[in-house]
This record gives sequence, C-alpha cells and structure tokens, in this order.
Amino acid sequence: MARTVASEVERLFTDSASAFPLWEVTKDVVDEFIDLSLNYRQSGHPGGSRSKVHLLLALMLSGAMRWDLRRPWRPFGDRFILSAGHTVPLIYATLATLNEALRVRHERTPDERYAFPFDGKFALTWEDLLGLRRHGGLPGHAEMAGKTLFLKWNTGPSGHGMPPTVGEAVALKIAGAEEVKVFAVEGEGGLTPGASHETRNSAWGLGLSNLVFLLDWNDFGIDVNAVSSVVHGGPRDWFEPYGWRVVGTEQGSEWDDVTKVVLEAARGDNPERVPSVGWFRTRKGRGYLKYDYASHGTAHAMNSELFWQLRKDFQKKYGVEYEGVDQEAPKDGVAMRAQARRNLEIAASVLHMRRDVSDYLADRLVEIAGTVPDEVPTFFLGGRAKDIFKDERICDYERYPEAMWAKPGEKRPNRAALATWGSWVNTFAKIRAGAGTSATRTSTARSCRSRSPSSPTPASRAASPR
Ligand SMILES: Cc1ncc(C[n+]2csc(CCOP(=O)(O)OP(=O)(O)O)c2C)c(N)n1
Ligand SMILES: [Mg+2]
Repeated sequence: MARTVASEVERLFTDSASAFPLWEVTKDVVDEFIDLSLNYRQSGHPGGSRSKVHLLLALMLSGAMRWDLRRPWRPFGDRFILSAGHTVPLIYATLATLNEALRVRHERTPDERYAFPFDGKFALTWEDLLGLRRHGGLPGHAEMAGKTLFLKWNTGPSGHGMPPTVGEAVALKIAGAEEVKVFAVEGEGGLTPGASHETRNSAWGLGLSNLVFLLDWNDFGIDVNAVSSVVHGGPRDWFEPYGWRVVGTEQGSEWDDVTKVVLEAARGDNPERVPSVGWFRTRKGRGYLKYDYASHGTAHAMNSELFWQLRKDFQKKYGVEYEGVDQEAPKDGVAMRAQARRNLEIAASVLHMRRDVSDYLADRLVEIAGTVPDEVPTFFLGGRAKDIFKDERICDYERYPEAMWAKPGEKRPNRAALATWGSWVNTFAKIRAGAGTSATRTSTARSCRSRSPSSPTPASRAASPR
C-alpha cells in the first residue's frame, strides 16, 4: 500500500519535472498579470500574491489537486480555499493565464475539450483584470461567485478562512467522499488568530485526512516587524504538536522543492489519516523590487520607474514591447484604461507566441480534469434520510417535548438549550431514518431558520426567563 502511494507521488513528480521550463514561463505571465492589474488599479496586495505563485502552480499542474478549470462546479472536484483572501490577485492572474492558454488552444484546434462552457460566462480572462476592485468587477478579497467559482469560500479577514476548511472536509468525509480533498492556502500571519488553533485541533480530532494546508511562510504580515520577531516558532512548532503531518522546504520558490512538498502533502503516505500541511519558505514580494512588509498592500506608483524596470525584464526575456515604457501614465481615464488593456494583451501574447507553453497547459489541464471522478461509490447523501428536512415536526417548536423547555424563572445557559435541542433532533432523526443522518445536522438548523425566521428557538426561550 505504502509503495503504491509513494509511486504515485514519484510518478507525478517525474511528469512535472519535465515541464518545469514551461511552468517558469507560466509563472512569468502570472507575475505580469498581477503587476499590470495592480498598476492600473493602484490597489491590491502584490507581496503575498507573488510569493505564492510557485506553490499554486505546482498544486494546479502537478496532479496533486484534481480539479477542472472549465467546470469548477463538479461535485467531486477537490476544493480550494484561499484563506489568505487578500492575495486574491494571485488567483485572478493565474486563472487568466490558464484560461488564455485554453483559449489559444481552442482557436487553433476547435475541439470541444478546450472550449469554455456557457460561452465563457464563468471563465475569468485577462480582460477581466481591468475590472479589479472596480464596481461590478473583481472584488478586492476572495469571493466564490461568477468567474471565481474555483474559490470555495469567501475570505478576507485574516485567518478566518481556516474554520470553513474543516467544515468542508468533514462534510465530505461524513458523506462518504473522503477522497475529495480540501486545499487551503494560508500565510504565517494568518495563523495568529485564535480560530487557527481551533481549526488545527478540530481537524485532527475529526481525522480529516482529506484536509491539506499549504503555508506561505514569508515571515511578514502587514507590519514592519518580521512575524518571527513577535511570534515564537516555525511551521513544525505550529503544526506537529497538533498531530498534523508536516512537510516543507526552505526553497519555497524553486520548482523542484515546491513540487515535491505539494505532492507529498497532498498525496503522500498518510497511515495515521491525519490532516497535512506543506510549508514553503518564500520571500514576500518575490521579484517585485520591494519586499517583506513594504510589498504587502501597496503596488508601485502608477507607471513609476520600478514598475517599468520589471516590465523591461519581461520584454527582454520574451521579445515583446509594452506601450508607454518609461513614460508617465496617461492623464485621461480613457487613455489610461486603453494603455492598461493593451499592456495586458501584450503580456498575454506570450502564450500565443509560445505554442509549446499554451499547448502544454491546455492539454495538462484537460488531462487533470479527467482525473476528477464523476461518481464516488462510497458517497451517500440522502438514502433513507433524504426526506428528513421535509418533516415539519423538526421545526414545529410548539410540539417539542415539554422537557425540552426551561421553566419560567429558571436560569440556564444557551449551551444547555443547544445541547437539549441537539440531542432531541439527533434522536428524532435516528429513530425516523436510522443511521447516516448525522451529516445533515447543520442543514437541519438552517432549514428551520429559513422556514420560521421569527419563531423563538429553545435557546432563546431558555435564556430569557419569563
Ligand atoms: C481580521 C483581520 N485583521 C487584519 C486584517 C488586515 N490584514 C490583511 S492581511 C494581514 C496579514 C497577513 O499576513 P500573512 O497571513 O502572512 O499574509 P501574506 O504574507 O501571505 O500576504 C492583515 C493583518 C485582516 N484582513 N483581517
Ligand atoms: Mg506572511
């Protein structure tokens, strides 16, 4: 068994390694898209977006994650949560790059496999980058909507994307689809809120072998001080005492090391069936010409010297020429937008010229989408329990057993009310539908709320003595 798992990791690594030169070009285009969109908007988070490009591309292209770029709604695709939700320009730029490769390939080879479903309604392309943080455009933090259904939670408050990763992983596990994984990308600064401690405990306690964290350990958050100067310990100290499987690298921007860690974290041998974390030591602002906290939430001034210096490096490497090089930005808004559009198009043109890259990306993405199962034999949601929510007795508080209610004047904590109702509803469901209903507990509460929003709950009645 162990040998089979190890060989899957090895096989995926070997396949990936032969494509590293193509990944490098892909990364350069992603970097350009991040910089160009932030330059035009003069807003967004460049530092943490740039430091995560290697780990994200390795996740998306190595086969560690089973996903479908074209159809992010497939029920058994692995889930992705950007817990570091402020680094969403990374996701926009990466989706725009991969979708451009698909678009180029489809223009050359009109094969349905390369086509965007629904005429591209859900495909984020480089043209969308012009709408970053503008009304009706792409939001400043991560939202699971429209063209970003790749994201499986709305995030932005630092560190608060972690608890939902446990929720999604445990839901999949209870529903018999543990083979579907939940990937979360987080920064070391995001680990400092208390919810992170609770997440790590819960994930181990619930045996979430399908939960995989990828940690961008760039040692800077929003402040001038390095995180390590105010918070003790490194990734092992932060995760091993919680029982997690920990793998990592000091070379978090080297394809070889990053890919090994991503694959090992995602698909390595995990006999204890515990949650896993892969960590990557990176430089915040990698290659951006300003680094660490200074790169956190401030782009270079529009069309400034450093902005053009970065563009010139890209021009030299790929033989393209941007518009307005070394010049100030146009004053007029229409001309400013036209220049931003033209320069995004020029960055995208590399994927048109480098046919080897766009062919590889399109074919690899289609191939990976082919690994997403259409069915999971062990999956059950429903069965004897599937009609349980239609049973009005669950929400009919007037018919709840008398023993459920606190007596007038009696003082009880809210948690006692919740525990009483919880044990009643679980017993009720078990008697009515048998085992296998526990996965539906949360939805039960939700369906009760939506059906009778103004009804007093046992908790509120118990908590307010009359
Ligand atoms: C609850 C909350 N407090 C503060 C902020 C402001 N903020 C945005 S990002 C960030 C630090 C993030 O550091 P890290 O997780 O290391 O991000 P990275 O270096 O990967 O960009 C902070 C404090 C926030 N978004 N949410
Ligand atoms: Mg950081």
